[in-house]
Amino acid sequence: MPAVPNPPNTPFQNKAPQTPLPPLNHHNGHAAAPPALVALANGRAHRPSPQPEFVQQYREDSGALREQVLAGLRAGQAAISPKFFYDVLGSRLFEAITDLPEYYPTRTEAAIFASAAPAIAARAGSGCVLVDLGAGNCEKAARLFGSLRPAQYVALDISVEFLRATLSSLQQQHPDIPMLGLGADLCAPFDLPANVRRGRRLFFYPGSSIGNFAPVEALALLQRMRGAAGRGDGVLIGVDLHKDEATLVSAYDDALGVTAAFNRNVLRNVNRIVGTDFSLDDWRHVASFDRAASRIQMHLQACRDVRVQWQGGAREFAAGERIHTEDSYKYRPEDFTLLLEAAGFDDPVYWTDPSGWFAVFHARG
Ligand code: AVJ
Repeated sequence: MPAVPNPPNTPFQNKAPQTPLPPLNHHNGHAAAPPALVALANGRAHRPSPQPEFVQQYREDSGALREQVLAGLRAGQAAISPKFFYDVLGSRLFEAITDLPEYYPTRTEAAIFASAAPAIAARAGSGCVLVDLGAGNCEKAARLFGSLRPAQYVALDISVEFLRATLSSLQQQHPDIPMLGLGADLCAPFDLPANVRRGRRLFFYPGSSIGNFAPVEALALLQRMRGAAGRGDGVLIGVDLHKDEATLVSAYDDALGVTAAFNRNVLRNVNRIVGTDFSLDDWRHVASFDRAASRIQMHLQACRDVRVQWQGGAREFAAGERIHTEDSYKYRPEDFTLLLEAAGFDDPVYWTDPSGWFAVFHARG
């Protein structure tokens, strides 16, 4: 396994808290001063602290999710969609993955954003409505606030609940940027509510999340973005690039076994959602590179003959049989450029790192 050089890392930094003046309303025997006076005396205007807005759009109900998982488990080639990775523990395991030395995409993309920020701002224009389609912990977008100066920050996640805490604390750090948390499904047609401001929009889809879609599905997603974008709007998308197999495979099969834990955790989540009785020690993590399709594939492989049961059904797996859990497509820059053009975007450009491992694309609507 070749050594994996680390591109410069730019850790997310919370704004340093300002040293507070001693409060004037400590217990000194006098009645406490009214908050507005205290704020004034402490050198702050008394404004209520701004709060983000939250909107939850249509969400698949638990019955539909259960049926989806069961259909995947009954299929000849059994499969579980990668969206089931991200329960609370799964999201934490993914964050841990992004710190692994083998998992280069997150820090490589961060280095590109850091060095290309002025160029990105010059093309995308400052003062846009920043629509973050892969919000997660909102870190990546927050690092661009300084150069993009967005007129509004809209963070999308499948569940608005995942956004509440993060967006509320981000709002405290950036009181002048109006923020909206939007619970919405990227796989459904884009239907941005009226709370999303008019004006130039920048659709931001970082982290190579687009790699989970097969190229035809990625094209459909880009077309939906294009449909939601008007003249002057743009997209900013992080894309993992094709590279040598050893580097790719080790990024998805790390020495510490965090990716293995992330993959196997999907079975705990499925047990919870569907009431299956998967036993985690029956399954091992497998990551492989499918060169013909230019994708990393993740599977769970049965270590022995296994019978999995649920209310109303069961499935037998022979030792060695696999459940497909994820595809992660790796593009060549020219191919992703073609995809953007096929979706109807104009004037695509990209920035990359010195090794050409990752790319950030910008294109116009
Ligand atoms: C979140 C889809 C970008 O494909 O690299 C990381 C997920 N899976 N390690 C990726 C993932 C295993 C990740 N994406």
